[in-house]
Amino acid sequence: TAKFAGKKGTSSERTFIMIKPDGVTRGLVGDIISRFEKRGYKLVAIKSLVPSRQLAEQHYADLSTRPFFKGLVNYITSGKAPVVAMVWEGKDVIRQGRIMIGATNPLDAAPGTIRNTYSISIGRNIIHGSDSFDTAEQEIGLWFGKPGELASWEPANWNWIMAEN
Ligand code: IDP
Ligand code: MG
Repeated sequence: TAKFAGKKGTSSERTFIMIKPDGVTRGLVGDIISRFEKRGYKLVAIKSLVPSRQLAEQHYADLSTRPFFKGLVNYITSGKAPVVAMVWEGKDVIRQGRIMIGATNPLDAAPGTIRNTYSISIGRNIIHGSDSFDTAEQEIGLWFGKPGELASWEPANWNWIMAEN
């Protein structure tokens, strides 16, 4: 069991999802949260903030040599709108989150996905989701690493969502 991302492949698995400033300023927060809620996932942390340059650079550290890196960090940290950072929990949530979000380039994203539904530019694709268990562990630690930031709780409808028999 990882410290932040739960146990891979179980109902305790967790992922980091962030609505980027374009998604926030365009009023898409409610719909995006709704999609995860209605699917049956559990919200265990949420906050709205303008990330510091240092936080954004750490979050996207693996892309630091790419030509779009500076623009990406500027976009996330501009303060024209905050980001909404969240942790969602549930069965296969890391992989399912990526499927619900859709391809990085919205023009390649499958119909019905979040990026397909709401965006057409790779530089303004409105949402981030962890791409693996190890990334989820890192990202949740980075954004919600202080004690008490993640809630352990059981939704009233949990058994209805989870039953397999
Ligand atoms: P992901 O968000 O689907 O995981 P990554 O390859 O990890 O995609 O890239 C992180 C973010 O960097 C993308 O969501 C997008 O905002 C931005 N990005 C990726 N490639 C490009 C590009 O070619 N031009 C501009 N921005 C890009
Ligand atoms: Mg990525």
